[in-house]
This record gives sequence, structure tokens and C-alpha cells, in this order.
Amino acid sequence: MTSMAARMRKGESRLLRPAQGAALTAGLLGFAVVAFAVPSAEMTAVSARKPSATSTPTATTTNPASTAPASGTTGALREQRLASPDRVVVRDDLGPVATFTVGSRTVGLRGPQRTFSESTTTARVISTTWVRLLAQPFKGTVDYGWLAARIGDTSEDVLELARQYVTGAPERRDAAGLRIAGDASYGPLQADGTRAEGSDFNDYLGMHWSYRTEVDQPETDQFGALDCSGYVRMVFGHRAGISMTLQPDGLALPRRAVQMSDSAPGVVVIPDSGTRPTSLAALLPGDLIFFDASTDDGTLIDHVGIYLGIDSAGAPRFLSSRKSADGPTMGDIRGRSTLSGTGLYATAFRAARRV
Ligand SMILES: [Ca+2]
Ligand SMILES: [Ca+2]
Repeated sequence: MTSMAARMRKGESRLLRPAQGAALTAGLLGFAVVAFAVPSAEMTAVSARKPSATSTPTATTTNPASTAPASGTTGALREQRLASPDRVVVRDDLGPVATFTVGSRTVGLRGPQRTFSESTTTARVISTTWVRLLAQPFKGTVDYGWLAARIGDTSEDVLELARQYVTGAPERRDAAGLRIAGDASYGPLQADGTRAEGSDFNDYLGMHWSYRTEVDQPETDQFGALDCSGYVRMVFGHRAGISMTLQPDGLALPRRAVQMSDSAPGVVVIPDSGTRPTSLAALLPGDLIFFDASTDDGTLIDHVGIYLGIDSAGAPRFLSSRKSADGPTMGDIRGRSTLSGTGLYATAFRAARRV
């Protein structure tokens, strides 16, 4: 198994009861979690976690103006509750530290700045957001023990795993010599010059996969290939540890983009109204984003990607595995990987879900 999956299992055993974790962590880090009011049309409530008797509000003396918002926190932590989707944003004096979404395992964390780039675009995404998964969907109470352990954590997160398959990504092998990552194809080249769909994570790996009730054998001509949903299953499923299924069961990550839109784990961030969404405000890096990019299947969702963040040109940019780009990309070859403007994917964007 992967280091991230192993770490998540360790995280489960490290979980404290919420109140216990909050008090302990606040005491250890020397911060207090206090009430916080931000004028926001979206905000439905501001909750305050009472500082425990053992926690002294001794905010650090670091000058925010001269400190990059990287690892660590500055000042007391506050919780801000937002709606659509229901979520808790933990903030410090520098801004958001982490976003927890009710019903979702995905957490967006502030961390050291990094840059996502690819030879297929001049745009870059310079980001301080790291995307990690809770052991269970968030129920509404922040586990400050979990949070403290991940502030400043620079081990592979979901976005790092996602970029390990894009154009030009170097090959990576596990201890047993199995190629687990590296520039992926989309699928086998067909007689008409297009790439065939159907390459799942286990086809890329060249190994069979046992589900609860069936075993899927790898297609040899799909070795090293990931179609759009296969890429999402590789990143969130095989690498990050979300359980997977071939038959949608409402619990595990299913095989096809349209099935993921309907019943992947997590919560709907932007509902599918059959048209292009008017607001992207609720999107967080790591969100699954869904498209109706082809009329072959009518208005069904037929493409899925992973939201990456705002790029250097100010456009919301995503990662997805595409036929015309022959695999996962954040680039602009035959279609821009952005949600703004008038390109194919921008106009085909329909919905978003947070795993
Ligand atoms: Ca369609
Ligand atoms: Ca490729």
C-alpha cells in the first residue's frame, strides 16, 4: 500500500475524541480557538470553541506582514461556518488554515507554496493549498489533533499524487519494482486515430484487482493508460485510499464519470443543473469536476477532472485525462484546462463534488 494510505490508517488510531483533541492541541500549541466574525453573505453561523482551562491565549509574536503563510499558524484559531456546502473554515490571523466539509473526507490545508506547471501550457498554478483526506467523512466537529499533525506536513497529498501522471511526469516505482506513477497515456490508439476509453487504474498498473464480488483483469493493451475516470480512481482510490467499486453502490468510488457525478463518496459542491454553473466560489482544490463535453451520449456527464486552483492568468485550472492530450494534463493542447472563458471544457462544465 501507499505511504498516504498507511498514514491514514495510522491517523485513525491517533484520533482523539473531539473535545479532548481540541483541548490537548490548543494547550500544546499555545493557541486558543475563539469566536470570529466575518461579514459574509454566505455565512450562516459563527461558532466559538471555548478555550479550555489549560489553554492560554498566547498568540505567536511573528509579524504577519513579513511571514509567508506557510507552515504553522499565527494567532488564535477561529472557526467560521459556511453553507452550500456546509463547512467549517479554521482561520488564523493570516487567513484560512483549513476547510472541513460536512460529509466529505477531503480537507484543504494551508501549507508551503508550490508551483504546478506542465510543458503543455504557459500557465502555472502557484498554490498554498494541500489536499488531505480524513479517515472518515467530516461530521461537523474539527479534530484539532488531526489538524495539528498536518499543519506543515509536506508529504505527498492528493494534488501531488495527481500530478504524478501528467505529461512529462517521471516514472515512479514501489519497493517491489511496480511502476505506480509516471506520464500516462489515455488508452490504445484506434484505427480512426483517436484513443480508446476503458483504461482503469489497474490497467495502468498491469495487475488484476479484487472487488468484493468480482475480480477485474488488466487489459494488456491498456498498460500505462488511464482514461478520465481511471485517472481519478488512481489518484483518490488506489493512491489515496478511497474504496472503489465497479458497480455503483452509493458508497465507493464508481468506474464512470457519470456514475461519480451521481454517487461518488462525499458531497455535491455544485449541483448539476444541466447548464454551466454561474458561480465557482465554493470550489476547493481537489474537488471532482464534471463535464458534458460530448453529445455522443446526449446530455449525460461524460468527463471528470480534478480542480487544481487559480492559474497565473487568473483562470480556474483543472487536471483531467483526455483523449486528445493522450492522458492526464493541466495543459491547453486541443482544449484549455480552464473553467473560465469560452473553451470546450469551460462551456461543458456542469457540476462538482468533494470526495
Ligand atoms: Ca454528454
Ligand atoms: Ca500522457
